[in-house]
Amino acid sequence: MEDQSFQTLGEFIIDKQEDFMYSTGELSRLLSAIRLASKMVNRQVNKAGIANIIGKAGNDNIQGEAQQKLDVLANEIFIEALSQREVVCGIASEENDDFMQIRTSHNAHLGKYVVLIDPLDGSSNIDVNVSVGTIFSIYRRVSEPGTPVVLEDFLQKGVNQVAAGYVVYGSSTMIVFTTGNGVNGFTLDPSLGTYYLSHPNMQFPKSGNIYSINEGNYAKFPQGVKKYLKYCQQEEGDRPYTSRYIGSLVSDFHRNMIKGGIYIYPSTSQSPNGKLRLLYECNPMAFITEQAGGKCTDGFQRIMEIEPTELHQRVPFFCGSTTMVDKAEEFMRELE
Ligand code: AHM
Ligand code: MG
Repeated sequence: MEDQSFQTLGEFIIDKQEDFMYSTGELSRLLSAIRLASKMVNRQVNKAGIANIIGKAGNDNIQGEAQQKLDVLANEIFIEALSQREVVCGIASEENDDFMQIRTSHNAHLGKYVVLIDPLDGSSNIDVNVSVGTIFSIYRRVSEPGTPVVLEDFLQKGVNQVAAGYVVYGSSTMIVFTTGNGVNGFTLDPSLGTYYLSHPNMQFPKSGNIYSINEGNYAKFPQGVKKYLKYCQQEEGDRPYTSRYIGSLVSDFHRNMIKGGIYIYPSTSQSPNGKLRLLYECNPMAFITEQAGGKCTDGFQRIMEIEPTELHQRVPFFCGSTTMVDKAEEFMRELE
């Protein structure tokens, strides 16, 4: 018999419940909803080529990007799953202009958590069979329980996150998450439909030799980023580094966390705040990064300490192995 972990995600969630003081099992129910929704999305992603669900849905989202059919489907699946367990009072999604109220039965607003989600990140990669992902971030509401959720419940700093994670629909499907006690990864056994603990206590190597950035935008990068890229390419010591860019944040991040590397989506002359969204892309990745011993900043400041001002806010993003992010920041400061 092969070596196989027998700890399932379901068991892990129950075992860890007592890590939370006064835990009532609500966060466990929420994580279970995400687990279920991810399996349903996985099923759709896997059959995308034969099920007439490839391609554009015909609408643009709030960011003016064409929504793919699977974007819409994944959004519906996650919202439906999260709404049913009576623990969530509000959801904000990349695919919806505004946040949504989630009422528990009896029309109440009793859920204690809000969820911010990018249901299918990197979805422009679906048509060509490249890995895509889901990213999620969970907070306790700050407004009075029992009342409708308000924008302030969602505009919280990353340091307030209760849990965060991602699913990568790749050559195998994995869910990786943190509740503030390290990072654990679970791989889906598709024949059983069960996630098993495959990557306990994931750690970013302190340094690495991979840099991931869309170099096509080079001319529009800040001077600090240009100089850092030249540094990565220089022949000296363990350099030049290897360049790897999938264009699917979850996959680029996942590889870098395992092998050691840096991911950068900087500001550009056209987009001074970069491309990635603070609340449902950068903050959850930052929480995982820090829990795995890595570093995540906007080039100057810790991502998780940025005070959010709007739901779909964008922010420059430097993320990965600590010594690599430190070095990139050095160039940013020097050439500010
Ligand atoms: P999306 O949320 O619209 O899918 O965009 C986010 C994606 C990330 O997954 C990826 O890292 C980045 O956009 C790639 O952008 P670019 O094509 O500009 O390099
Ligand atoms: Mg996205």
